[in-house]
Amino acid sequence: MYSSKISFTVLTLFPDMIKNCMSTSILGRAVENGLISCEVVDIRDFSENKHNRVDDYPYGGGAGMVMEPGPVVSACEHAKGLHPDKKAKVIYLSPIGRTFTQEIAKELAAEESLIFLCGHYEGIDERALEAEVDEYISLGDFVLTGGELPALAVMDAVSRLIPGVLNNDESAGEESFENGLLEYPQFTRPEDFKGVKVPEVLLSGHHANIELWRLAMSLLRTYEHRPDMLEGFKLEKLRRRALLKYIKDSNLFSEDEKDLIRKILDA
Ligand code: 4FL
Repeated sequence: MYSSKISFTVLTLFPDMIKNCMSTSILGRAVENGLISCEVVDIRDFSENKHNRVDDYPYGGGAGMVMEPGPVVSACEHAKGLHPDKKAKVIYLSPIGRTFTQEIAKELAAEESLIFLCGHYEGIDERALEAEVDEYISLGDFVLTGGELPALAVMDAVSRLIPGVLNNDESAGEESFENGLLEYPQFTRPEDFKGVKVPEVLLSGHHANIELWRLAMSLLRTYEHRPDMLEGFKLEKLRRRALLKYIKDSNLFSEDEKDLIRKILDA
């Protein structure tokens, strides 16, 4: 299962970006509590020239600069030395990687240590990547100015799975993707906000009905926003029966919504 603590090392040209995020809010508290640690290695400290330069023009021409292999490899080897077990995976954040998912977050949360390599400019000399990187991860099909924000996103998703990082009020598991559906809508006080009322079932204290309403809302939202997630979706027989009975008598759904739910459940 998930590691009881995890140690991250981030190799970057912009240490402040990482330090700021990792010392803020829930992640900051987790660092203070010793559940996660985050070492930041400034790749510039491994520059091989007196101007602290770490990039150069691309062979073959073209726009932008490429990060030199020397400083990246030295920084990686230094980072590996910081992890006593010496088997920390090196992850490079790049659009060429496999797209990050909750499944990958779970996989990574089983590791004791991870090293994130953040590229800048037009990227890193291929020979350094070849020598040091174990895994390529992408956040999606878009280009950023560097790998720091994706590294932080991955560390955030992994950290919240480590036991104790979230408290009961923040707990992991109920939200989107954990049951293969998108999250149901949430409400808090006031009961009436500018004339828009909280759905009455949520005030009823009837926990079975609340659960069924939430399930119905999750199904409708998933159908609307992420129909691909419903591919192969199946509800356990008893829950399916209970849900169909619940929506039949409910006045919280339009006839169209009821038909849609029936259609989703038959598919
Ligand atoms: C990394 C974009 C991962 C999306 C520029 C440097 C990137 C990225 N996922 N863009 N790294």
